[in-house]
Amino acid sequence: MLPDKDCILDHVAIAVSDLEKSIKIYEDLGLTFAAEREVVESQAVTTAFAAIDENAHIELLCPYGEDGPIHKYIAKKGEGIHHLCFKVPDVEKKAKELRDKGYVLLYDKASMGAGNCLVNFIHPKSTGGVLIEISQKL
Ligand code: CMX
Repeated sequence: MLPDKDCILDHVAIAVSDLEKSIKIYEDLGLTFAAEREVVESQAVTTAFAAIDENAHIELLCPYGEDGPIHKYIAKKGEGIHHLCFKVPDVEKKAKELRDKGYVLLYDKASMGAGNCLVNFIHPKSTGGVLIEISQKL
């Protein structure tokens, strides 16, 4: 049992250039992807999710077009681990707590992410280089 249910790992997101090719890698490992592919238009990505256990998932993020943060990330750094996402009960409350502690949040107000979640991000410049998403399931 987890000691602190206020913050649990929801997913590890990986930026990929070829969604089906990357799905095969993780399926070869033994994971099973949901058949659904969700497009998040605000980020110009197609996503695919596979459960790792009862809480955590792998999220593959595949950009389309030349816009959006994931396209920019792959162009600059190549494919690879893009962010960690932690599930919280109240994303606005957690964002305020983090701002009060001096962290830089990407959005003033949480926005809709994949999987019917309200999300915000802690900028990697204030976390030692790791992009961290906080997410509230609606
Ligand atoms: N991890 C670590 N560092 C990162 C990074 C990442 N994923 N993405 C960018 N950076 C670094 C850049 O390399 C850059 O570093 P330097 O200044 O040393 O060159 C710095 O952070 C700034 O990055 P930028 O792209 O130039 O500019 P922004 O400040 O505008 O970027 C950022 C903000 C990183 C939060 C944004 O680009 C981003 O990734 N947003 C979240 C996108 C996302 O994951 N959406 C999820 C969609 C699917 C879903 O809903 O689940």
